[in-house]
Amino acid sequence: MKKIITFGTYDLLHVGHVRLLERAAALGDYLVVGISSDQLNVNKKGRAPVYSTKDRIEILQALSCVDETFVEYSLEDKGRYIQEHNADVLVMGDDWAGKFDEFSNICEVVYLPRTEGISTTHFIGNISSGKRVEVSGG
Ligand code: C2G
Repeated sequence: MKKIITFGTYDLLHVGHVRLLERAAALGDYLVVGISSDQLNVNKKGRAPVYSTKDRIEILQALSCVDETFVEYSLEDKGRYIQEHNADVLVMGDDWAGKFDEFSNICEVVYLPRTEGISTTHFIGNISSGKRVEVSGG
């Protein structure tokens, strides 16, 4: 069984997230997702996620392409998470291109293109101004 692991906050789940997860899942047989804790997101992005860690886990777990989730507490522990989950492939969006190459000694590392035109940060702005979000393709 080929195990895929990926990481992210997945706050205000949108099609960019879903497409990334579906493409990651398609690279193997089992997809594990490390979901950033609220505090890790504060460290990464300088703000707390809109949805709590618990809610983001429940939402991700409801997706048919996601087999398992766990909480990612620290970016520094990525190697340990990969090994604990026996992952064969680490998949990340290409906004992280090159950042996780050090793990190529324990698993394959793949960066997938991001979906253009949508991000949680833009989304928050759009919601407060009542503007629709339309993403092409897919
Ligand atoms: N993503 C995407 N297209 C978008 C937005 C996001 O493909 N328009 C991808 C990102 O590249 C990432 C995943 O969806 O692989 C989750 O995105 P975020 O929740 O923004 O995750 P991030 O904060 O990048 O966390 O350990 C590293 C991380 O915790 C990554």
